[in-house]
Amino acid sequence: MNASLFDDEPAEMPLAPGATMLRGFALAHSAALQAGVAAVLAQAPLRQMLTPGGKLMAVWMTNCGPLGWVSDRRGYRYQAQDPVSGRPWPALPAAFAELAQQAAERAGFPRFEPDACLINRYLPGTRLSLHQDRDEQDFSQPIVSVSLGLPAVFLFGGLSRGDKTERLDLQHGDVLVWGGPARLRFHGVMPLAGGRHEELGEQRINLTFRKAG
Ligand code: MD3
Ligand code: FE
Repeated sequence: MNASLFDDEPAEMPLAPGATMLRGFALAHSAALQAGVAAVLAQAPLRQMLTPGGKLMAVWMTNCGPLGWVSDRRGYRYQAQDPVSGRPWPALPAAFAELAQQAAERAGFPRFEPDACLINRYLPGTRLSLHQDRDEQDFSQPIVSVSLGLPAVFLFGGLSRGDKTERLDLQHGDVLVWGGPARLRFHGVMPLAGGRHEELGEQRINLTFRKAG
């Protein structure tokens, strides 16, 4: 179904083959998403993980859903248990699963069923260096990302690390879907500028939904 003049849903914007921006798509669900984040953090607090090289990652992370992404000296992987508590990750809040599925469908990926949601927190100055997401089993499945709080400048490159990068402003409520030929593009986040978001304060939260297993 295409957007019409009478829809109140925002239109989808193609960014590149396989990549779609859904500007403001999460705004209508902002309160439910923030409540979901708070519920997850109460069970599985944000933490700085170690890179395989032994350095603390700048971004604070946790997970919900059947699988969670973890990094430590042994490498990057998905696992069912939170290494801090030894318990399963908290369940995906219903509002998360629904939003991710609807966004993927809007971008042309019906039947997306994420089994992992990584929650990233950026404080002013935090950056995420250029990388690919390749720890998942099936690269035909898209990735859906939801931005909340302070705005960020997102970098997206090509399929090789040295390819030219483009910049994209990400605002509170924006949703990105990366699939098909965009799925393995390099990407990162520029250092977060200071500021204060009226609902989330001095931080940016990103939710990344994946079918990992
Ligand atoms: C493009 N997170 O957690 S989300 C990550 O804002 C990650 O926290 C960033 O990259 C963040 O791995 C970016 C947007 C995103 C996510 C996955 C992608 C863009 C992508 C996979 C392929 C291409
Ligand atoms: Fe990534």
